[in-house]
Amino acid sequence: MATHALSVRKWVNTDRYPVDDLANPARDELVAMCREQLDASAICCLPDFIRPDGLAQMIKEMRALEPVALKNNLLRTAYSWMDNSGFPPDHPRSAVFLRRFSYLVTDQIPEDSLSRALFFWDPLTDFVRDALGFKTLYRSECPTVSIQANYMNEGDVLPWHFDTNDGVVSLLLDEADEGGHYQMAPYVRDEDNEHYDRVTRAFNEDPDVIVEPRMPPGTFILFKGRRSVHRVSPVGRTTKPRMIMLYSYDEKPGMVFPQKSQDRMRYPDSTPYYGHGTPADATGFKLWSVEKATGSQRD
Ligand SMILES: O=C(O)CCC(=O)C(=O)O
Ligand SMILES: [Fe+2]
Repeated sequence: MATHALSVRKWVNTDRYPVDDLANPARDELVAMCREQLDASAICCLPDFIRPDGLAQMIKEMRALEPVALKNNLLRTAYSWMDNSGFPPDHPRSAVFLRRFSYLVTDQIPEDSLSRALFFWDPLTDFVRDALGFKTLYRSECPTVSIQANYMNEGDVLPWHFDTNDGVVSLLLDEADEGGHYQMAPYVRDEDNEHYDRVTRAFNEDPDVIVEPRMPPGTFILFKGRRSVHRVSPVGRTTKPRMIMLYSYDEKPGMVFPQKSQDRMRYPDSTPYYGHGTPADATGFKLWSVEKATGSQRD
């Protein structure tokens, strides 16, 4: 890692994004722009964040590791942190979705990879802190989830969900030929109101509620996922996987994810996951089906 740590800077497009130049007013402007975008739309996309040669190297590194990726293939609710038992079958809290993709956990990502070196580049951590508007921010020290690489091939989907924190940022490395689009309903849920009606509309793929931000490969993405339900739509036919790096931070140092979450990642099985604290014998969960409104229903 040491060799890469020194050279990370040259792979980052610091001409466009002077993240490490604290004396440069352009950095302040960039931070202000990120905060405005996050406040307005819950997401901020920085295209061309990585220079083309750096991106090519990251793609090569991660493609080489795809054969050892772990696989997720299970049903899951969107509300992973809650007890979701006892809701009517058509309620969003009872909705389960197929979650299917492959991934690497942190300690599978090589010490000397550029994807790891970027995460450990201090100026990036400081920039993420400022852009997300935190007073303090530290890289997660989780051996399993602090850095994750996701691969999505034909038929894979990362279904509707909320994140449990606002400290996840990502770097899109490559996209699929068809599908695999990031879709979200910005700030659909308030701190004090779940707005299940709006969540239902998102689950039904209502275009009035969902946005699909433009993010070409090489885009660095800051996102408020705790209040914005989001997914990666099913991947269609493709000659290459959609690949993304996910980096986790926290306001407090030394953050590791709960052991149970880590175990679920390291030893994936197909048992449905209904949510933290949901009794094992809970029933009533239902695979969500999208009833597309026909023209006549709409009239
Ligand atoms: O792959 C993506 O673009 C998003 C991943 C995501 O939402 C998550 O891991 O929570
Ligand atoms: Fe997410």
